[in-house]
Amino acid sequence: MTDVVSLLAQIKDTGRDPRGSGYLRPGFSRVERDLRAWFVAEAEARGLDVEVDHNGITWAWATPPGENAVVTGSHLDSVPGGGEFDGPLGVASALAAVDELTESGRLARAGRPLAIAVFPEEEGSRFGLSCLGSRLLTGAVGPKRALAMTDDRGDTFAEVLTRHGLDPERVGRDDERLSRIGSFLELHVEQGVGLINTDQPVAVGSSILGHGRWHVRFEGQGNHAGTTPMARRADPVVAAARTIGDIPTIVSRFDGAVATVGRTRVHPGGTNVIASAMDVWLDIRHPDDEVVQEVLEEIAARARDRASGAGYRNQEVTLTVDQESYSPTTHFHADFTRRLSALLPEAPAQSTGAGHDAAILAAHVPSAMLFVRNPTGVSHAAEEACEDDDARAGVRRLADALAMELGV
Ligand code: HGY
Ligand code: MN
Ligand code: MN
Ligand code: MN
Repeated sequence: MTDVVSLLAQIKDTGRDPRGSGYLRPGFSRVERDLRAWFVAEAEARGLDVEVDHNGITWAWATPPGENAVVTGSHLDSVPGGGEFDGPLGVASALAAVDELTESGRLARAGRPLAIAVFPEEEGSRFGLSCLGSRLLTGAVGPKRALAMTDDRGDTFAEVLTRHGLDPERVGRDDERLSRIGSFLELHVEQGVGLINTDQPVAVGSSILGHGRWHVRFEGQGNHAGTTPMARRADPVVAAARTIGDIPTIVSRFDGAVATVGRTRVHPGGTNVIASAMDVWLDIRHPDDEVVQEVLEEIAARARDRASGAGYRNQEVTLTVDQESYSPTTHFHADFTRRLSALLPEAPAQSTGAGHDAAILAAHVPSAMLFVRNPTGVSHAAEEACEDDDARAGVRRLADALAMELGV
């Protein structure tokens, strides 16, 4: 069958970001649907049995479906301006690993069922909640909250689901499908410099930093840019910008912490309009969940100070902080990870600051990850990379790991 490099080449031109470099593949978009259709076609060409569940997760069974299945997979959506491999490498590698298991005769002897799962909206780039598919499957987010989430155009998740032929009434925790997963293994491109200075193409995932997202809204008084003296303004952009400027100093006091503002929105957004509000989305990560909270509290306190300093007369910029999601620090399944390390003794153990569906599933089923070397160490950007030989090495190790789990 087709090797992993050729598989990825088939989707290389799907969903390029028209605004610049990289890809724009939002969850439940036309592009993600096209990518899903590509996956389904590839799965069916291999004789896999495909189903899309109520939460929009695509399953492809390499054996008859059943209990205690070994499941592998990843996602096909991207962040804005995302790289080629974050998500698709795991999906294409899963298809290629099934080929290896078939061609080597191991699949025919498998003692457990095997499936590939493709999760929708892993990045949360459209509705704000990362790992949406796996959170729905496991009940980590309830249908009520999920269905009411809106994208930038104001469309609710319920409306978007309907457009994709899915029934909003049926969205939510799916114990039947969840209980079929005996173990989950996600292969993913490495998203940092972890493997660059090693001669190893693959690492075994150990843990994921605790991470969360917060929506911070600064509200002031919209006004005319020409007629309002500087001393008479309640400008939320000034308060937000000062706060953002303080973040690196605040974070530097917490060893190992990272915090990012990668998305903002100014309302109503006119060059000659003093804004009435500014939205800032804050991402904070640290191995210790309590430290994440401490960093958040310090940034929020600074934002309150900055907001009160941006006002005029008695009128202040006001502040609201809402948590959009939180994913606690996750250690992958100890036994599963040990088995992987025994199978791949050269592979280093690698912790990551990136979130994954495997971390959501880890709260329910034994889960583990493999990371494939990224020679640039850059991710969530067009410069993300993976050498062909490393991708092929990843597939061989994934196939061997699946075979180990399948008992062959
Ligand atoms: O790590 C993230 O931001 C996402 O879950 N991939
Ligand atoms: Mn990502
Ligand atoms: Mn990813
Ligand atoms: Mn005018």
